[in-house]
Amino acid sequence: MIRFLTAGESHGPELTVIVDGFPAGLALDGDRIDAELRRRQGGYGRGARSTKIERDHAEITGGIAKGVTTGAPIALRIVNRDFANQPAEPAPLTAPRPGHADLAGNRKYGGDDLRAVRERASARETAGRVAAGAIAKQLLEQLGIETGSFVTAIGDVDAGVPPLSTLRAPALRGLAAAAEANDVRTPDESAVPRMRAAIDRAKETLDTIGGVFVVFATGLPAGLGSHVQWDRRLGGRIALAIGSIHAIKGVEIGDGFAAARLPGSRAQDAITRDGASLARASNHAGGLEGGMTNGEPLIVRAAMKPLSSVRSPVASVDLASGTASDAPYVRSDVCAVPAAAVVGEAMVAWVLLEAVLERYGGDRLDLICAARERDRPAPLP
Ligand code: EPS
Repeated sequence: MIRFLTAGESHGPELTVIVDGFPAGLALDGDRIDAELRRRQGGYGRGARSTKIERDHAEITGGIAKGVTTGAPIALRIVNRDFANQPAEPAPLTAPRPGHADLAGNRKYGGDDLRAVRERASARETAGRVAAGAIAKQLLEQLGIETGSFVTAIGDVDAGVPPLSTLRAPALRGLAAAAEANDVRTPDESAVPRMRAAIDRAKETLDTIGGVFVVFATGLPAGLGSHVQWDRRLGGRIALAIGSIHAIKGVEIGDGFAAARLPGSRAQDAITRDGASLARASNHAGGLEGGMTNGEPLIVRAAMKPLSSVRSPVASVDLASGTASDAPYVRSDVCAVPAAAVVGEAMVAWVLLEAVLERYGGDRLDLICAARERDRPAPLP
C-alpha cells in the first residue's frame, strides 16, 4: 500500500511530506521535483507570496540511498520563507471569511483564533501534494505513463480546444506543451490576452476569478482500477483526488455533464480493429469504462470556483463580539487556476501510481517494469 501525508501550516516554518510504501530502485531526480514545484508557484494572477517570497525547494531527508529509493518512507521538507516575516503574537482573527474553512473549522475544532483553521486549510498545502506527485510521475514515466494539463477557461473566457473525445495521446501532449509556454497555461494562444485581461479586470474590481482545467494521462495499460467494488473504481478515486483540491467544485470524466444530454448511441466509443490490435473510434469515456482504464487517454476536467478571499467587503459576524463585521481581507491570489491544473496533475499521477502498484506489485521497480511488460494484450486472431 502506498500513501502520502502532508503536515505543516501555511505560515509555519515548513511543510513536511512523507511518502510511504514507495518501491525501491527508482533514481529520484530532486531537480525535477523542484521543477514541478516551480510550475505550481507560477501562473498569471498569483499573489506576491507565491511569486516573490517563496522559492519552493523539496529537501529529501529520508528514503533514498545514493540517489535511489530504498523502499523506506521518503521524507521531504519544503521551507516557508514567509515564516521569517510573521509577527510573534499576531492579533486573533475572529470574523470568519465566507467560502473558506474558517467557520466550519472553528465549529469543529473550537478555539478563539480562526488562524488555527486557515493556516492548515490554506492551499499552500498543495506544494506538498505536488512534491509527492512529482515522485509518482517519475515512476510512472518508467512505464511509459505521462500526465499533463492545460487550462480551458478563465472566468467566462473559453480557450478554443478541439472536443476532448477526439484527442489522441500526441494531440493531448501537444496541447499541454503549448500551454506550458504561457502564464495562463492554455493551449490556445489567441485566448491568452483575453484570459490575462479577465484576471486584470478581476484584480482592478477587487475581485477574484475561477476557471476550468483539463488533466490527462497517456500510455496507460487497460485494467487499472476495478469494477468489482465501489471503492476500487478508478473514476471515483480520480474524482476524490481532484475534488479534494482547494476550491474545486466540479469534476468530470470524459464527456462528463455533456454526455448527459446525448442519446446513448452517440456517447459510445466504438471498438474497431487496427491490424492485430483493438482500437477505439473516439474517447467520450475519457479512458475509463466500468471503473477501469481502457487503454485510451484518461481525461478529467475540473471547475475551480473564484477564490473566496476578495478585496471588496464581504459580510460576516465577529464571533468574539457577536456583531456584524466584514470578513478581514487577508492577502490572496486573484487567480490560481493555472496552479490548480498542476496540482491536478500531481493528484492524478498519485492515483494512477496507486493503481499501477496494485496491478504490478509494489516493492521493486525492476519487478514492476517486468510485470508491466508481461501485461500486453495478445495479437488478435
Ligand atoms: C492562500 C493564500 C495566499 C496564497 C497561498 C494560499 O497566501 P498568503 O496569504 O501568504 O499570501 O499565496 O498560496 C501559497 C502561498 C502557495 O504557495 O500556494 C490561501 O489562503 O489558501
